[in-house]
Amino acid sequence: MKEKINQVMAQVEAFQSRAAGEIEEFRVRMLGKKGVVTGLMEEFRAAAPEVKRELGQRLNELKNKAMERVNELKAAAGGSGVQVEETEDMTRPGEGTAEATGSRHPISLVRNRIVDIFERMGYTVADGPEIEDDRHVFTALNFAPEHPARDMQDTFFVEKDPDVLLRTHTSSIQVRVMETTEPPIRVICPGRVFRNEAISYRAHCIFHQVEGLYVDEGVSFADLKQTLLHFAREMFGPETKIRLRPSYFPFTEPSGEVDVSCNLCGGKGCPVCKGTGWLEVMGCGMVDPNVLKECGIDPERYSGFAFGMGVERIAMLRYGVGDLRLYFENDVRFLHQFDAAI
Ligand code: 2U9
Repeated sequence: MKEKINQVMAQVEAFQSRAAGEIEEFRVRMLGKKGVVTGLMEEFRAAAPEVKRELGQRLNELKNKAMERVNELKAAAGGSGVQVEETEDMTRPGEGTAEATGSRHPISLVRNRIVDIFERMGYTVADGPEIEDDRHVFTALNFAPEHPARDMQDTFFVEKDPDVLLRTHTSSIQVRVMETTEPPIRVICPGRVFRNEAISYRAHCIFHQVEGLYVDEGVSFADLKQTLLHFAREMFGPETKIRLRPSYFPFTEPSGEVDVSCNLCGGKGCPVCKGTGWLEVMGCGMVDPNVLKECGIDPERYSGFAFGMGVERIAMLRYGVGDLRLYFENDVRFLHQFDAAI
C-alpha cells in the first residue's frame, strides 16, 4: 500500500494543467467520492495495526498534497480554487437594489409638514370616519336645513340614504372631538374629503384638508391671528406676512380668508399672485357659539377658534404644480420628482 501511495503522490506532483475543466476532473479523480485517494483511505482501514501509523501519516500527506495541487492550479488558471465555503464579499461595491424604492407622495409631504408645525404648538392629531352622518357634517356645524352645501350636487350620499354621506370637510372630526372632550381642546385634523365636483385641473371630487380647533376659556381673535402668523412663517419662510379678509362660514363668526405674502416676488406682484402680492391659503374664524352649544360646550364659559386649509392648494404653492389631477394619477414620472423633496 505504501508503494501505491508513493505512486499516486508522484502523479499528483507531476500533474500540470491550466484548464479549469481538467483540474476539476483531476480533483474528482483523486479526491471525489470514488477517487483514488478516497479509495486508499478505505483500504487503509483494513491495514495491519503495526503499519497504520506510518501509512496514516503518508496518506494524510497525499490527501493534503492533492488538495494543495488542485488549489494552486485553479488559482493559476484564474478560478478561485480555494476550498473554502463561499461567503459574501462585504467589500464589493453595491450594484443598486433590485426593487425600485418608493417615495412620499407630495400631498403626504405637505400634510406632514403642516401637522408637524401645529404639533410643535401643542396640538394633537385627531381622526374620524370618512363616511359620516348629516349631524356631524352639517347640522352640528350650523348649516341651515336648506343650505346648498347639503345638496346632491355637492355631497355624495351613500345608498340613497340622506343620513349616510361622504364628509365634505374634516370639520366633522372636530365635532366628534368636542362631543367627547372637555376643554381645553387643541386638535389638528388631517383627512380626505369628498365633493361632487367635475374633475378638472382646478377641481377634484376628492381632496385633502387639514383643519384645526382650539377651545378654552378666554381664546381670542388675537390668539387666532398669532397662531396663523406663526404657521405661515414656519411654512413659507420667516419673512412671510399675513392678512385677513372678512368672509362667511356657517360654523364661525366672525370668519376670515387668510392670505400670505407671495414669497416668489416678495409681495411686489408676479404672475403666481396675479400681481396682487398676496396668495390665499386658508379660511378661519371664531367658533360660532351655536356650534359650541350643539357639541355640548358652554359658550358662556368657553370660546374657540378654527381654521381650515386644502393640502393640494398648499402643495401647489410649495411645488408649483398647477394641475390638481396630477396629485391623483400616481404617475411615477410625476411622483419621482419628489424623491428628495421635504
Ligand atoms: C368646528 C368649528 C369650526 C373649520 C374652518 C375653514 C374656516 C375654511 C376651507 C379652506 C379651504 C375648506 O379646503 S377648503 O375648501 N376651510 O375656510 N374651515 S374655519 O372650522 C370649524 C371646524 C369645526 C367644530
